[in-house]
Amino acid sequence: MKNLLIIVFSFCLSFSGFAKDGYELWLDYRPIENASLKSEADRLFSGFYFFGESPTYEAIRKELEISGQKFLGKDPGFSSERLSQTQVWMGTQEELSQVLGLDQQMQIRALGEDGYWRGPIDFQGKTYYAIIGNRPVGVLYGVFDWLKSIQTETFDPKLEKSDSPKVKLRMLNHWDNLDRTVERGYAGFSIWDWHKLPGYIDPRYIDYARANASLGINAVSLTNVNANARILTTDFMKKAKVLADIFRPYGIRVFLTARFSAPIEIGKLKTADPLDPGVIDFWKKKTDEMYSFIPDFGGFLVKANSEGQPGPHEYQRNHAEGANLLADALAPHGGILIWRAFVYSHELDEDRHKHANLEFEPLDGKFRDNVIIQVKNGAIDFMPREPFHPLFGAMKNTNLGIEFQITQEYLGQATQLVFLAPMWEEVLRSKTYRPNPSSTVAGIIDGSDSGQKLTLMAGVSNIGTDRNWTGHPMAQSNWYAFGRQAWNPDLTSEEIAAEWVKMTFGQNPGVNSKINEMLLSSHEAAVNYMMPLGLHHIMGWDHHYGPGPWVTGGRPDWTALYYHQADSLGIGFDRTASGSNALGQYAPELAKEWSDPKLIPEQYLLWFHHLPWDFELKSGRTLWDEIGLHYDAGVKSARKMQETWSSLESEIDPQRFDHVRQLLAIQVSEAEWWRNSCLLYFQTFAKRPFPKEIEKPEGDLEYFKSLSFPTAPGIRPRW
Ligand code: GCW
Repeated sequence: MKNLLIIVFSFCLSFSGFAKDGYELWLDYRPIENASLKSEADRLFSGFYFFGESPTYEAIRKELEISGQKFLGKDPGFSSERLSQTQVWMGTQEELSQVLGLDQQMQIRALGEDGYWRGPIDFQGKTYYAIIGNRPVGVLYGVFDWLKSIQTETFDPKLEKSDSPKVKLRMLNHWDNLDRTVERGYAGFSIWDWHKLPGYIDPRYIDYARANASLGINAVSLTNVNANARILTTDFMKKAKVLADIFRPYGIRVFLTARFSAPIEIGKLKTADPLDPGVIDFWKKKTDEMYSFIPDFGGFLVKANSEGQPGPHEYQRNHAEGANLLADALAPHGGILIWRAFVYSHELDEDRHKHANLEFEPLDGKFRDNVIIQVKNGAIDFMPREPFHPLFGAMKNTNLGIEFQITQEYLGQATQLVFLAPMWEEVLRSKTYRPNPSSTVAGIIDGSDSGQKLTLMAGVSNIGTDRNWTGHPMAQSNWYAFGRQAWNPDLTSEEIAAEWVKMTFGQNPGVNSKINEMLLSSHEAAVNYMMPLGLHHIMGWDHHYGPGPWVTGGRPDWTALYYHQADSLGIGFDRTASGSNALGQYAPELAKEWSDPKLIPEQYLLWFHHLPWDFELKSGRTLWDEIGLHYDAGVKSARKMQETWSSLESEIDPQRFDHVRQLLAIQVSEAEWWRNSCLLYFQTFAKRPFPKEIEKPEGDLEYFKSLSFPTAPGIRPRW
């Protein structure tokens, strides 16, 4: 027994060098192998110099210590005196000018408050490498970018680089409850340990901040939008303050979700009416108190009159009156009020697709300047593929932000590899035709088309207590991609995938091209085996895990039948003028094109059209056959990913290889389950044989319908 233990122990030791559990995320600095890069890094790491003092510089110093150890196996050198003996200069432009007595030639002011410049500087006969920002946080972003260039072996000391974010607020939204469950969370529990705060600081908080700062994420909302008013009590403010203090050096501001009925729940008032003087006073005092703990508090995020959340409608007030109440309380402190446009009510007898526009368009121009309306990327709900939300372009005098969902509620949760950058890219590139003929969603939310100054990209976090943070090891790529796209919505999915893969798996080009291929094909694969050709909202009831095209009962707009409308004649939701006319909410150019089933991109076909089973698609095949072919193609792509991954066994550390291998096997069986059950179900209406080219869907429809998943994670709390 003793011998066995020794063997097991030494086995673990000998493999510990290889074991990768994913905790390091993309900040997995490895020993530099390239000899010339190594000697260059060795030289630069020997002499860092900060031109000023700031807690952010302490954060940088810590990052250089971590990376120096991992890149080079030694501590970096920091010098505080002999400038001529230093190698890398860091500071703000102002600090540099003061110390050097130079008026900097570099015009980096144009880079704005978060931008950076890095490159060689000649001074008194010697060349230094400098990383400069307008604020310390710009320097931090520059340092992370520099470290990335070393990690990905692209660093060239002779080259200058400057960059700045296109979006002002790059924000994670946690849907974390105070009891640490996470709504739509598939990676364990909330990383915010409210019970042990403010006394205990989990080291994860710092690693979380590092990861976000490395991407330029500069705002986080800590709590679920299905909010608990208790977060606004003094006790919780003290806890939130600790997190805000930890995040501040990393350039991250804390936001909290505000429950609209908080004046009643924690303020002992009888009403939450936004025009009531007592309510106005409550929010003012609460907000002042919040700023006494967190002087740079970001503001509130609010979900109101949506899915049972309280809001101004209870008092016959509109969304602007509700939002402005909180915005006014925040304004004296420079705070921002983010109000969600994800609304749909029981009372409104209209296609759910139309609700947000019906409620918000008439309020255009009525929101305060410090309000941002946060709009989901599509009008229904984070479906595997959605046409962009028609509010983009429709509201011209209101700040609009976009909300993406990083957590994969409808995209395989934590059992499937689905890289979301291509989906977000598709939305961001979509032409809105408003306010200008060439406008895109990206241009609206980054202000270049809309002219708005207060810009926001928010992503619903996929982070939890799992050791690898995101449940599925490959889901880290989605956190990464979100941060990169929020920084620059014009980046391509290919660029982002390539960066992430190199940072996460190393420099082997053969391995990387295979992983890139898996990532880049994964979203289309999932759309195909889940909801192809514009089908939507046909997943399992409540937990949203797996297929459920047969779901009926309860609220019509929570059932699958409401959305696919399959009958003996055909399938799809008619949103043209002959149906709900949701298309009328888009720009006329788009409404015209998409009203024609022959012109609309086929990926949105059944989103907007109810068509006969024999309707002919561009391929010349019938709609029924194309549905079958798409489902089948999805399954085949999933199997291909599985094969590609298997071929990498000898190239990837065993721990991550095996983790992903097992999950891909689940993904393939889930893809087959989606295909078989959906096709068997739709066949009961279409009454046609399956196309010959596809594998015959197997299984028993009644069996699929009977499946239940009481342990599926992430279900919303029942109020
Ligand atoms: O996607 C739906 C989710 C809910 C979520 C809601 C929202 C936070 O199923 O769990 O609630 O959207 O975005 O508010």
